[in-house]
Amino acid sequence: MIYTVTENILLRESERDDLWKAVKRAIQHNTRFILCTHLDPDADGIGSELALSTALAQMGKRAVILNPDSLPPILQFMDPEGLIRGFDSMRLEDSRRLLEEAEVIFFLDSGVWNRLQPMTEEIAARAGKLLCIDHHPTDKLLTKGSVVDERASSTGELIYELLAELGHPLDERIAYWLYCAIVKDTGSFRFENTNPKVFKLASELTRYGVAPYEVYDQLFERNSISGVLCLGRVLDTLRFAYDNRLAYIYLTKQMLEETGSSMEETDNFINVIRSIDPVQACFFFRELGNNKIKISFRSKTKEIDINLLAEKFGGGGHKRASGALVEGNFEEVIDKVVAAAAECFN
Ligand SMILES: [Mn+2]
Repeated sequence: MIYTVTENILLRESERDDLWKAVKRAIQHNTRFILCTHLDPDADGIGSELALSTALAQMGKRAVILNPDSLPPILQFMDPEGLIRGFDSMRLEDSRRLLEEAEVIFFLDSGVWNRLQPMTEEIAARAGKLLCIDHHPTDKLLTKGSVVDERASSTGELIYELLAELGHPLDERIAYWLYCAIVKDTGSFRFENTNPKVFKLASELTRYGVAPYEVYDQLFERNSISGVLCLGRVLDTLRFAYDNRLAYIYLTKQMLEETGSSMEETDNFINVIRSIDPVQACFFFRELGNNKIKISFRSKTKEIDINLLAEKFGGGGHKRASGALVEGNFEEVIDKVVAAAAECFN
């Protein structure tokens, strides 16, 4: 657990309140905000920024969401009003002007510079106004005034806490977005980060009219025909190692094209092999083109901190779920990562 205001200084629990107060002051004393989440956004990042930006707008502030990339079709249900802008689909001078005019830039659900690509340089040039709110473990913070609480189930939970600190009332929309964030990051209340606090929060949010069935349906039950056909192809690649304690699958660009599927639709595939009983860890390798490979790492046991392995390949995340973006030959990278996993099974 890290609550900190400066790099590499760990603060005590009692100082957590001071951090929220600093964020609260930043909100109260400024009027123009930019909010962004990480590249390849998920429902936690999206829900958190939609909830916070809407609350800021209700306070009479100007809050603009500017993400590294546009919203994937699979998450469009969360933004029916089209509040989210993608840096990748805007003119550089327009996004620069927004960043220039902003007094505070919130970076939500990540604390890693390269997760802001392709806008890393633009944000880094204005790092003085950057504030991170995140729940991913880290030993190195991006900015002063970051609120990083790795015990939080989700960034959504932290935004809830911030709004409570601000005394800002929730409404149906804000509750809906925060609920989506929590449901996503707890795997619909199945993961280890599910605890009494999460249930209490979910209970409170549903009082604003959130329909749990609908959120679950949107987030977890929306496979397309092409997506399921693609899953079939990917499952054909299933391999085991280390006495069946490691399972891994891969997806080539060709498989994606032939089934007409999209990358986002393959995000949940790793959970299928994660469910295999003797498996303690699993990997999913995805070919992105230009020699880039996205790797998802999952661990099922306390004994295997998969984040340590992901970090060896330049990635990061949580002990049980992590990811990395690697450059190299697809087959060689797979062999290398599987070989490096030996340390997990000693
Ligand atoms: Mn998250």
